[in-house]
Amino acid sequence: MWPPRLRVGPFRRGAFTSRLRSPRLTSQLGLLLAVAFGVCFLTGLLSHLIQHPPSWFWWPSRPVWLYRVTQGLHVATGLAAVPLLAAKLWSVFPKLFAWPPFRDPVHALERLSVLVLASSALFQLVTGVLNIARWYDPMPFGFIAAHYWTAWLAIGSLLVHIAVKLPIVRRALGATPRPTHGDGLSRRGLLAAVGATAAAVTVATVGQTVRPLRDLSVLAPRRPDTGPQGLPVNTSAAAARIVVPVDFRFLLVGPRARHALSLADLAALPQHTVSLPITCVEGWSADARWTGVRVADLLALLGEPGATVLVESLQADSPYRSSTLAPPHARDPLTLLALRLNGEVLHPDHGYPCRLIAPNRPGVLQTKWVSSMTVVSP
Ligand SMILES: Nc1nc2c(c(=O)[nH]1)N[C@H]1C(S)=C(S)[C@@H](COP(=O)(O)O)O[C@H]1N2
Ligand SMILES: [Mo]
Repeated sequence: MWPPRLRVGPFRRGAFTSRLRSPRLTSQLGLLLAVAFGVCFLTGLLSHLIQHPPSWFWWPSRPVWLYRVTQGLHVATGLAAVPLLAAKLWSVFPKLFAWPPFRDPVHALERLSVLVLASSALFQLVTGVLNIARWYDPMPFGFIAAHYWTAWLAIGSLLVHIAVKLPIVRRALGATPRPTHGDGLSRRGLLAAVGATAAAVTVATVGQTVRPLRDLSVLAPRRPDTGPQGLPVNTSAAAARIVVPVDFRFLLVGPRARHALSLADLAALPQHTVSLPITCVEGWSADARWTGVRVADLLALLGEPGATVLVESLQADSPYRSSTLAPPHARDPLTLLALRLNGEVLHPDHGYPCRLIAPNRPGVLQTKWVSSMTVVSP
């Protein structure tokens, strides 16, 4: 069925010579990769649920640092997986050129599932890195939907792959390792180098959320302490084309009451200062001191203490111009309509005249340039 004259180039016998490739190495790398992808998948799914909550989903406002940890893990495990996946693909690369390409329909199916796994895993890592770099030009598709649905493809094909390969992995890891003879790198040396690369990538990026490591954070596109008022900015006021009307009024709308509050009115309400991080889904986070009015106090003005509210922005068209504040966050005394940041009036890029800041909430839901809050369910 497969003409032998096609058996040329990488298809010929003995085309790949490295003595480091072995089922044991592939199994070890696969195990590390499965852990990284597993953590990355679960933390990513969590982040998705928080941002697009189905009716059964409930996300607490405490502990304040929880999302910072889960999203930090999501990005860190994704980045550490880059060298792991590269090494893993290298270790099985000759199989791409195995001859014959498949033996029977079952084998063809297995090869196809590996193709789905390898391409979806690569797609996830590449799009994730592009998103961290905020470089959307190479992605002519919606990043969020593509990254979310491909994650299911990757994890599904990973589970199938593990189930199919488990006997081989068991055998490879159970047997006494065959020493790699000859000069040059040993298998253990290769594993150590791959592990060291993954560790170096982590150390060089995790400082974007782990403060003590921020000076080592040479590969992260964001440092937690750069930007106006000591905080990074994702979208500036100019980029969002924000125009604050001179007679700005913050609208507070409930089913039974409605208030239009000037900045002076807001400043006359009881002010509170809280320390909370902004935790961007892209993996950076930064602590800051916010001062403003408790959202719980605003809801009390409306007589709706247990309400879910829609927070809207002066920004005209952006998927991030509004967010929904569910009761756990709306009620939390740490949740503010902030007017000040680190002791100063909010910088325009941080949301002047007022912005939302709530504990344990993705940065993308911390709406800036807030113009109104509307009760959607009392
Ligand atoms: N209206 C509006 N609010 C927004 C955004 C936006 O694009 N528009 N970006 C969000 C994102 S993705 C993050 S991480 C934080 C960043 O806040 P900062 O610029 O004050 O650091 O604001 C959020 N609030
Ligand atoms: Mo963000």
